[in-house]
Amino acid sequence: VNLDKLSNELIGWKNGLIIYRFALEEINTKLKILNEEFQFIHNHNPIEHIKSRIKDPKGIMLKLQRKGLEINIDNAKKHIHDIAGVRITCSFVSNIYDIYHMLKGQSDIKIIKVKDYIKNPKPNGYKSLHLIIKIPVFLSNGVEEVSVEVQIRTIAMDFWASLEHKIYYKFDDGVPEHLLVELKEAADAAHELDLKMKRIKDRVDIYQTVGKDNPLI
Ligand code: 0O2
Repeated sequence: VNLDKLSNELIGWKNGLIIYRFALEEINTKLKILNEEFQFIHNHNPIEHIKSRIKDPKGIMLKLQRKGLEINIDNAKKHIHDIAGVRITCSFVSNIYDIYHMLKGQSDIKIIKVKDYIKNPKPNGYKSLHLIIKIPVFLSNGVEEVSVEVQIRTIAMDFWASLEHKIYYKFDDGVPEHLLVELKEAADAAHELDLKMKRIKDRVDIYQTVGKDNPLI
């Protein structure tokens, strides 16, 4: 093993990935401001919580390999768009699109790709709104546009996706059919829960605007 070469490569990866940490800081600040401003205007927070992560180098290398690309930091930066990831969990489905439109309205953010797994859920029942955005990061020697994957979902969608993700990795040769059926049923139940919460919220909104004597409440 050529240790000098390996060491240089590791330094290259470390230096190359640091920009994604800055990008996450930028997007987290933007989301915090939007959430607080929304609270101020509409009297509720659209965001329940935010989690962000940098994909670990092994995950990046595996993805490059899957795409048939040579494993190096330049290819990673060019072809892997989810090195930096933010997951936003919202109270209601409408909040997901509120956040999407608020991000879309920011002049320094470019929306590169939208995958709406809420309007078009995956066959297993997975729902979320996925965005690939580019956000500028200002460095001492210039500005770099950095890709970030943003996943936006409700608490119910997040509950389902977190458990499904764990179950998926427990089976090396695929999740048994009867469990897939039950997972799909659980996804439908999560969907029902979102609809029910929306109906309750609509009635609370009526209460707040016209008072509790309204027959719709
Ligand atoms: P991790 O560990 O969450 O990072 P593309 O980028 O377009 O080539 P890709 O990467 O499949 O294709 O993109 P897509 O469909 O937008 O999904 C990427 C991420 O969405 C996944 O990341 C998961 O986080 C989430 N996701 C997608 N489908 C499912 C699903 O069926 N169940 C759950 N629980 N999560 C899902 P990673 O890299 O797979 O994993």
